Amino acid sequence: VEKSGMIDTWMRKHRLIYTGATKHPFILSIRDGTVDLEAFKTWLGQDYIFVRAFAPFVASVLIKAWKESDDSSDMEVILSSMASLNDEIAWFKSEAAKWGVQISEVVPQKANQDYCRFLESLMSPDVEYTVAITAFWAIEAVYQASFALCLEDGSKTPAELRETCRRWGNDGFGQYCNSLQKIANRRLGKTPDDVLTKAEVTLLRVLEYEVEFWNMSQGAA
Ligand code: HMH
Repeated sequence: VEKSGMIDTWMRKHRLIYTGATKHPFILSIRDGTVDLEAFKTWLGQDYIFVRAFAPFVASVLIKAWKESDDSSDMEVILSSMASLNDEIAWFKSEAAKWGVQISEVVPQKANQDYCRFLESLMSPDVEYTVAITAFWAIEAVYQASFALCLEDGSKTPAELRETCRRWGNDGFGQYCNSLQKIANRRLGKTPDDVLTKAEVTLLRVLEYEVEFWNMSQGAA
């Protein structure tokens, strides 16, 4: 079995769930301009909580890269991500203020709690770097693909949501996702079969959690 392009192989194999995560009705409603702004505000408040849990997860990946990686440049990619998260948390706060969302009073919904708990389980030192970096790539790639869709020619994304879409849909973020994908592919190409299976299962769980996360905003309408 050719293992070097494992991510691409898995994307083909799991196309349906990947599409479910990247072309969710909530995202499609942003793209066609019919988005319910209450749903958007729900997403905003919930994602702020998620990103606060995501930062320590990324820190745990940094530790694994430092300990386990065979390529020292991995660390720079992960570090740059941590730096962006600092900016992102500030952005969430100012964006929430703009929309009148009391960020300190947002209560995490069940899907968010479950996803954050899953992230926490991946922070364990028992989880291999290869598994963690695969999850990391998938988490970022879903947002990149989703929000890039809202910026495509012909999309009717409301002007007040375009900045949000550009955060994750811009080319720089796309290149950063490609860097993560390259790292994941390199690692997956030289990993034993049992770790490979764990990485695939973890990837599928990320995609499922992402679908549930989008579902949350829709349920709030
Ligand atoms: C739920 N998935 C979720 N939130 C995010 N901010 C990202 C992925 C991308 O960082």
